[in-house]
Amino acid sequence: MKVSRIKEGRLSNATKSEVRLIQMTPFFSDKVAMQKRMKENPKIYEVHEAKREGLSFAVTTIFPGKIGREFFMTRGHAHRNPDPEIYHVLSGKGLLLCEDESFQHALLEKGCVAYVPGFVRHRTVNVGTHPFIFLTTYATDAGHDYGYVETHGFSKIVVTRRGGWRVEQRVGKKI
Ligand code: M6P
Ligand code: ZN
Repeated sequence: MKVSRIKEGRLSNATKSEVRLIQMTPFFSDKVAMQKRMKENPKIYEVHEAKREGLSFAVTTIFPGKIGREFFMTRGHAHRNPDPEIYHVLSGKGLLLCEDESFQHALLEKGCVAYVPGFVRHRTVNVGTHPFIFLTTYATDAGHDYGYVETHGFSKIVVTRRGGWRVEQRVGKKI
């Protein structure tokens, strides 16, 4: 048995990785707004991941912020195998986007548990003013595939609107 602790988005006995704007250039839609922020290169999110005998779990913290009108978010990916992924929100407020032939989104807050089926592309977005922190559990060999999202994006983006958020159709060609 091995016990890990979660404190302020940090998971003990885990490997930390952080993703900054420079690593997200294919993912945000407003290229001009992105260029303006590139010097500052803000940290968009960080992940603390632990692998345990075929099952992985990770605590992700998406920081509050926007690039242009678009909220900070994860890159988004699909898994190469049919296993699902479970999301459990620890704090903050965000959206989970899921897309295959159709697009779905759900607002997640502290205490929410969400299920993402295998093969479905998924992304999380912080629509709040505090860090959005959640625990995910997935097969270690899930096979994170970023290819499709990198070239095609999601069909919708999450933007600020009158102090709140709105899911809107992404306009124009991705690249
Ligand atoms: C969740 C899990 C992780 C993933 C992270 C960031 O915690 O799905 O496996 O790495 O979110 O998402 P992404 O890798 O798509 O940027
Ligand atoms: Zn996943």
